Amino acid sequence: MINADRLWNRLMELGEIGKQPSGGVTRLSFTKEERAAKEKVASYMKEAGLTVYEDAVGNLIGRKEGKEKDAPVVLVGSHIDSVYNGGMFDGPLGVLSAVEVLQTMNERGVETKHPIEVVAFTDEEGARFSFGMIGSRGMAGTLSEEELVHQDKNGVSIAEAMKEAGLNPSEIGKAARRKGSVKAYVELHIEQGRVLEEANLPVGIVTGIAGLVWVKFTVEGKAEHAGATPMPIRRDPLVAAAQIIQMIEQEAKKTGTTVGTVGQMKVFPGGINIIPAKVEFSLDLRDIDATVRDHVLQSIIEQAQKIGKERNVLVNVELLQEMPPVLCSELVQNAAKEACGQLGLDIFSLPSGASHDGVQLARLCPIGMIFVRSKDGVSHNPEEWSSKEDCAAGANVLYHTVLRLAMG
Ligand code: HGY
Ligand code: MN
Ligand code: MN
Ligand code: MN
Repeated sequence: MINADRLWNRLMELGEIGKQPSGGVTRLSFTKEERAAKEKVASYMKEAGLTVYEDAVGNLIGRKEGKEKDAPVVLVGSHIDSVYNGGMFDGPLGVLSAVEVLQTMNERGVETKHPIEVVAFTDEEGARFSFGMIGSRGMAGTLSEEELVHQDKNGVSIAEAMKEAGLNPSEIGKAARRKGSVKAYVELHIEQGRVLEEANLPVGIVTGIAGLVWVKFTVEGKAEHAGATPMPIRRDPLVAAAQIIQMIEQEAKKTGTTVGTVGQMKVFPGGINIIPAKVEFSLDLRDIDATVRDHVLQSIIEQAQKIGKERNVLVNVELLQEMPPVLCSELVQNAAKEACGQLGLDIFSLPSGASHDGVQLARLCPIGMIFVRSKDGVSHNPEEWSSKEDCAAGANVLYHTVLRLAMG
């Protein structure tokens, strides 16, 4: 069994880095908080007896050699960057459990055929640049230098932030792993939903990961005097946006499987007595079936254009990000099922509504995920919580899953 106290203490210690007065955690990619978190995790990796290094996109990696040095590596990871004012388990549970698994193996003198690497992926969340999964894209070879133009709220681009962090944007290709060099990727993560809690189970095995599309809407009308402009002649982009957002909710509800979220909005110029000139807002649309998702998106865009015409405002749509839904491999799912069986845990399968780095790694190797129960299903929120017992149960399932994959 893994050392549950050591795992829990590290989770609590890492959770203090980037802590906000609200109790939430803000650790955005390429910031000093994330740097501090990487140094802390690197120290845990060294305590675990791993060889520690960073790759060309800033992924932090701890490596345990295998008996066959050049055998394909088994990757185990997650992320340590967070959303704004997020929780302390989303990401760190997977990274610290992976470190704990390898430290336990080393303490027991367990030798595996395949080398094993723990990875803390750079910028999984995409909170700072509204892009995301920079690290796992870099490793999967699906990141291009042109994409590094996405900017944060202060106009700093990913490329500039990478340079400030000592990375060379023109060398991101060096992070790409050759196909065949990775045997499998496994990620332990909090569920961030209520399914395990309703099933009254600590752990679940993921069948597939929903695909997301991130879109930016820009609605342009005409800034005019709030007092002197009669209602019928206004070209108010914010009222149009409100109507589009209501429509988005209706469209997403129609399929029963799609989810749509408007999480960001900016109103220009933003004066209390000015009819806005322009409004920008985001759309995060997801479904486990990309065809369903894309059909809903098409319908939303068509109806948004129609609302724009009716209201004599200009509606523009920009695609920011698209991640296809992926199925978890039988190889990893079966290893996790055997691990649950060995530990006397129920074998329970469920899909992931949240997206994860495995979506990128699926282009490189078989992937799989293990979920740990989330209290009240809350995540991306300071109230995010999983119990010490459930975290330990998840890490033990990860231990036996990784052992199976790395031994054979
Ligand atoms: O957005 C997501 O689903 C993940 O938390 N990055
Ligand atoms: Mn996450
Ligand atoms: Mn997240
Ligand atoms: Mn993830």
